[in-house]
Amino acid sequence: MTRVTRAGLLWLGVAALTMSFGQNRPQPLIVLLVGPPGSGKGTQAERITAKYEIPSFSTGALLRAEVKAGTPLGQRVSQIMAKGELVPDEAVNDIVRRRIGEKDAEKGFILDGYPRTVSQAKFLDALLGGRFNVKPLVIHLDVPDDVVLERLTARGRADDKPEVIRDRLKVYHEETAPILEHYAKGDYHRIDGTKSIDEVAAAIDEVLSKQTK
Ligand code: B4P
Repeated sequence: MTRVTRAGLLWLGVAALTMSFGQNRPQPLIVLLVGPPGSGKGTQAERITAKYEIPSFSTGALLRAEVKAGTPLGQRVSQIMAKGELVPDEAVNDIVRRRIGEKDAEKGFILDGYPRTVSQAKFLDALLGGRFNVKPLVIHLDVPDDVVLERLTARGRADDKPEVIRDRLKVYHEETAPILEHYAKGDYHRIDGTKSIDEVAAAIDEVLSKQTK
């Protein structure tokens, strides 16, 4: 056997090994939880994190932490959030870009409450395409307005006053609901969010377990 052929065989072996490792490497699991305020995004994100061992990033929680710490961003957004309006896309996009760029997000993550506008969805598409090369799995927690009002009034967070909840719902229907159309042709799953917490968790689990097999 000539030296050239041996070198060729060696190259082929390395290439085959590399390809087989590439095929066996599990794809990162990227889950988007979309739904109106109080649909249970935060509640279900905790369950998914516990079972699938991927971190969950809530833009609402990250923004509330900025407000609590009194950072320049927190000061800028506190009134917006108190009124139930959406924080400007650039600010939220930047938070998400930084957060999912960290090491713990490499194997996947849940985004709870992001994207909330079509512009955020397009930004995320570009971000995921570049870094992860994978399409997200979209879980839409569908809950009608009257159930949302009842749940959030009972929760009683600072932005859970009935008039603010009505504004948040208006914003959801106008700004966020259009993203469902954006994802309709992707890996989109509508789940009845009016069921009990355990039933909703089981329905989500049925979707996710198929993806991770
Ligand atoms: P979020 O923090 O996302 O708040 P949310 O939509 O009210 O919460 P969620 O759906 O997670 O409800 P939860 O599980 O807690 O946003 C707050 C604000 O931040 C926004 O208004 C906006 O200003 C800003 N913001 C966040 N993201 C943004 C973005 N991307 N762009 C711009 N601005 C952004 O459940 C609620 C209650 O229901 C709980 O008490 C829970 O126990 C109960 N519950 C849950 N599931 C239930 C079930 N199945 N049955 C009965 N009760 C249930």
